[in-house]
Amino acid sequence: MPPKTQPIDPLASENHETLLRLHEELLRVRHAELALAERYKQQEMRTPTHFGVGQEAVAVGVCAALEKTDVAYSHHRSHNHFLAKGGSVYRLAAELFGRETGCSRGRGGSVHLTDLSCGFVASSAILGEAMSAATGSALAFRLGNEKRIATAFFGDAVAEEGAFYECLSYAALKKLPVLYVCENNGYATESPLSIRQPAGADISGRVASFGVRTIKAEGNDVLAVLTAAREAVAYLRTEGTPVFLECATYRWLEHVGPFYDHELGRTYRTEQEVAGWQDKCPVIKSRAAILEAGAADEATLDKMQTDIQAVIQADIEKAYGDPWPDPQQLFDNIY
Ligand SMILES: Cc1ncc(C[n+]2csc(CCOP(=O)(O)OP(=O)(O)O)c2C)c(N)n1
Repeated sequence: MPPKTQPIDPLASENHETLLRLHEELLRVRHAELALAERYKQQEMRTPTHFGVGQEAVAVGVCAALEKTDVAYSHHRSHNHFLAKGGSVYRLAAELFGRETGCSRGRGGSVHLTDLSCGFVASSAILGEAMSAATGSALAFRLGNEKRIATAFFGDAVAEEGAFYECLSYAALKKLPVLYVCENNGYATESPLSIRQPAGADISGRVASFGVRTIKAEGNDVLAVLTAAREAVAYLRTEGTPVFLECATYRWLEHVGPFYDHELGRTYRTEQEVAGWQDKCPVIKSRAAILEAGAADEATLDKMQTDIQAVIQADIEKAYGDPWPDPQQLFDNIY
């Protein structure tokens, strides 16, 4: 068993570079999602889109602990994971616009992203599929004696799917190097956990009963997620058996689409509840940690943000100007 990973001390100067790198990545993911959500309102992206604003620290913290050769799968809310694993904003935007230059050549849309060059294999809107596919990849790594890890990102509703339990049981039995990352945002579409699972239900507790190692992390704290993910990865590389990482976090926007729920008059959760979680914003938290540590000053962080926003806008406009797929190829690769 590897030694327990020490929490990252933000005040220690040797960690300042890590703090800044993580913050940069959080900003890239956050502002890509915000810019895409804004552009989505013009109704030129004809793909159902589940934005991950508010949940960025999970994707960024976990992917920072992985190697490029490790693979990742995700669910319907996959942009954060695609970007954090190394996917480009330009190819994501082109995919949402349905352009030939999109990461899935404009055929997949928001819920079918892929970029093998950075190890992001696939996303799928079918709940439980990311877990199943990652378990399969981990089996291939085990059989091929490859020291790689397969990661699956998914939400708390997957714990209500049969595939969830089949994967845990199989991965534990076969000792597979798979990292399951549950983003527990408390909701499945508009249903809170309290009406979906018995009172006091503990997802990680159930997972542990399969003999799978579980770790919980504060999902809006990128340093806490990175610490937990490093611990999981160290365990996976030495023991080679599955780890389940549960991160509490919160989605800011509606389940699918670019608006806040209150803008649409939806009442399944209150504006105050959303605002309470916005106070725990992962980007603000990361910025505060950097300032407190003296790793950078306000002006440097402001410039970092405006530079990133400018690159994102340029990427989105470039993607918009790209060509559509050739209609002659409409039925290619369909079987
Ligand atoms: C097998 C299956 N059942 C139902 C659905 C419909 N569905 C789409 S998203 C969703 C809720 C997902 O919630 P969660 O997994 O917690 O992720 P979140 O949307 O909160 O990020 C449901 C029920 C589906 N896509 N697949």
